[in-house]
Amino acid sequence: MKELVRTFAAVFIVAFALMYLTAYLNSSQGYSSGNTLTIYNWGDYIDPELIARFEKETGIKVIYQTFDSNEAMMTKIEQGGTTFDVSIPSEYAISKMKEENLLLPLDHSKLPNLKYIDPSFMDLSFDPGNIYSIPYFWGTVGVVFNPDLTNLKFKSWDDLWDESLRNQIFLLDGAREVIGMGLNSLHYSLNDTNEDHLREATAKLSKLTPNVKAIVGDEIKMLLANEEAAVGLVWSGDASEIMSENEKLDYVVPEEGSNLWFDNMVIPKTAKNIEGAHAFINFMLDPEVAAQNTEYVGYSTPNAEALAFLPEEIAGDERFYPSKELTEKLEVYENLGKRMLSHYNELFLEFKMHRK
Ligand code: N2P
Repeated sequence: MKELVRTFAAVFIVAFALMYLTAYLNSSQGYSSGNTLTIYNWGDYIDPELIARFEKETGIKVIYQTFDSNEAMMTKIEQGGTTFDVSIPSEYAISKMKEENLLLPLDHSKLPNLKYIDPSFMDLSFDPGNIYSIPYFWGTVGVVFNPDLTNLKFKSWDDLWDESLRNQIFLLDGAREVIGMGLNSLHYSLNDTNEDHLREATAKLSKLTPNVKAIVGDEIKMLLANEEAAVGLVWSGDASEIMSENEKLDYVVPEEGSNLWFDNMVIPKTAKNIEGAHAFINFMLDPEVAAQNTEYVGYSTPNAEALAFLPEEIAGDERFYPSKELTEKLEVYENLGKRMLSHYNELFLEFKMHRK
């Protein structure tokens, strides 16, 4: 009998532990329940203190997860099985997610702070009327370089191919960015879908291989600030972050043209806490919150009122708040359609494999 009780107790304990483990795994895989909010954002893309402040002010518990590319984020949301309440894709990804019915329309009456966004960031072609998306950060793609380690000035993308840069370049790990840079260096559009042009661009990129030290994620900032290589292909906000760590470095957008991007907050279709998602989006639109986030993350804010809270050396820096004249020369990634986007991904993967 004692044996039976012991067995029963053991089974009970194991069952209870399993139940607890499942609940824990669910919550850490993005399932929201009760008063929780699951946020799915790029890595290094928010001041953690703001998450704590939002939790304190609203009583909502935030579950926070990160991704490192639009492609990885979309795959996870498309696959389902997760319940993200807020995510922050870039424009072409928003257009694709809209097409695939992965986003919920927003209730603007719950976003009174939307009035602080500079109108030039509203109503853009990837989401007319901002029905599904609200501006978060924006920027460019360019070259960060260390004048102590190279004499090149990177007015042209072609400088990256210079022989003096053997094993001296870190590239950010993004298919659109790297293939786009290859296309731009040939004076083609970074939205080009012509197969001959794409082949020409990838052939040119494979000649860059000897100069590429590594293709890396968010650690690119630390590596460049620590002078592990002379040059990096980076997003503008990462450049600003690197330059605040190491003042010797500089950032330039080459003359042939580059990318102008917009990352916007959205509510994915599978969201559970729609009320909380609106509260979070509205919180991030508050000018003081947006300014604090901008100072912490290093990216450029679309919040006109937030600029007033930022020191002049940030808000007045033309490298990160470029003139209209420059931004008009830049291109925004278009949603090239499912097939062409996977083709870009495959080409990038081939480039990465060829490197090793
Ligand atoms: C932040 C990444 C910014 C993404 N780590 C640019 N779209």
